[in-house]
Amino acid sequence: MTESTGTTDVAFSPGFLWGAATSSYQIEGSLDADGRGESVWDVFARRPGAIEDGGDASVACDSYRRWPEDIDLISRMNLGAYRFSVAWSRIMPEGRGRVEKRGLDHYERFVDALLERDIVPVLTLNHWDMPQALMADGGWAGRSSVDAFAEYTVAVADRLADRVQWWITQNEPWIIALLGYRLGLHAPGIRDLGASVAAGHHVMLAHGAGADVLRRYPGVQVGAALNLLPCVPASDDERDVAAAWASDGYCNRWHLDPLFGKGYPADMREHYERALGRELTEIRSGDEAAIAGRSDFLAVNYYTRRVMAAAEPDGADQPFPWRVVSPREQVPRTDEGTEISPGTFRDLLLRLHREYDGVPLIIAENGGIFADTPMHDGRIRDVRRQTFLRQHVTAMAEAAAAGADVRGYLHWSLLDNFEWALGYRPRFGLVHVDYRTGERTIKDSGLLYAELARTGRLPAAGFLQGAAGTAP
Ligand code: GBH
Repeated sequence: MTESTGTTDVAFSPGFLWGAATSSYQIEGSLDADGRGESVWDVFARRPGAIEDGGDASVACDSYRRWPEDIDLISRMNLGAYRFSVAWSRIMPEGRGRVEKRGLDHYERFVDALLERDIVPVLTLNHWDMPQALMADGGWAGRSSVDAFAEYTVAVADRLADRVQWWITQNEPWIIALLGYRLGLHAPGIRDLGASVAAGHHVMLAHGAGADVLRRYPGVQVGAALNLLPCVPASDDERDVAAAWASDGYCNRWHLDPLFGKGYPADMREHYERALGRELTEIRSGDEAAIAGRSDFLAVNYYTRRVMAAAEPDGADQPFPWRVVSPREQVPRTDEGTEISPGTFRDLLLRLHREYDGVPLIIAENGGIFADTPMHDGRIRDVRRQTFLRQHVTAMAEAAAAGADVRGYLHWSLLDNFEWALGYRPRFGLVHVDYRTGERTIKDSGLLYAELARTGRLPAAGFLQGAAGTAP
């Protein structure tokens, strides 16, 4: 692993976007308000055992009602940008066709309030909460999902593209395909490799179709958000090196290459065809051309790396000939066991810069790997998130100094929120949420981040000593 040197002075230009991110289903609650239709997550969350602790998102952070408080927090933390998502089923309760005006009114009020405070909105169209009605045609596994998404994009863009510049079509196509359609751990809870390949491809096609809509509006910048997971070999053994490269095809290149005009990588196509015992007929001629060349920027969600070795000959790791192993050396980890690897973050940004023609990058998520630190005397001294922030911002500065075109950093997350299948246990916010009362408290990491956002530099160590635990 390459360590961050920690010597680069972190100093970003005034135009750099410092912000935080959330998604609709994770924070909004009010699932029946204003004519909202059901989403796949409403249905999935009702399955016994689907959500740890049996929680659901019916209240979450109550942000559908408490959004003015959220905007106050963003503003008190000096953040210049906010990434949020629009709930598709609030705009098109039946998935397509009829547009629910009250849903659009809500997001318009919200965006106008952000703009009034000089907060740049970064709008995600699909952060996983697809309308349940579209499951009649297979959800993302059905090709008609692509047209449905284009219709939805038209509805939102007609209302908001005159005032929202930054648009993210899709959040993490790989996670949708893997957890939603292959492992069944996320909505819609399907376990089928073939459906997963189809779903992933249709999400990518939907990016292209959505971008075609959005690019008709002047000044709009369009990207997709990929959760990139660098895969490093467990040893110099050529089989491990090959395994790491192959699994990079699965996690990373499968999405990066078609977005930036290289088409789906042939090696991964072969792995899928071998595993399925058939050709990938869902990828039709002309599809790759409909995905390519439609990204003004790349939204990067970075969490961690993984270490890869060749699969055992008869291993349980099928369908693919690689497996995840523990790194040989001692590595820093969260309590939950996720490796903390800022050096990998810098290397990833430089790789993207090099291999994808200097594409402009926005870090759209980073941070959601720590669980909880308790409140004490009204303060949340989440030291590890502060360390994480310092290390990753430094790594990003190193990548920028070496040429990567990084335009913004959006921390995951603004608020503690509904962490999908893990329920409310992991608390990934810069701001603590009391789920009984809805009360919000800025954590120490939020105070640190506020100072960074205000000055464009990492504050000196110890700057929080004596802080009152109130907002700056
Ligand atoms: C991001 O996904 C998401 O975009 C965001 O919504 C989420 O809150 C954030 O990560 C933090 O996790 O035990 O089956 O639930 C990144 C990929 C996928 C990593 C889900 C954690 C947990 C698997 N994440 N995964 S499961």
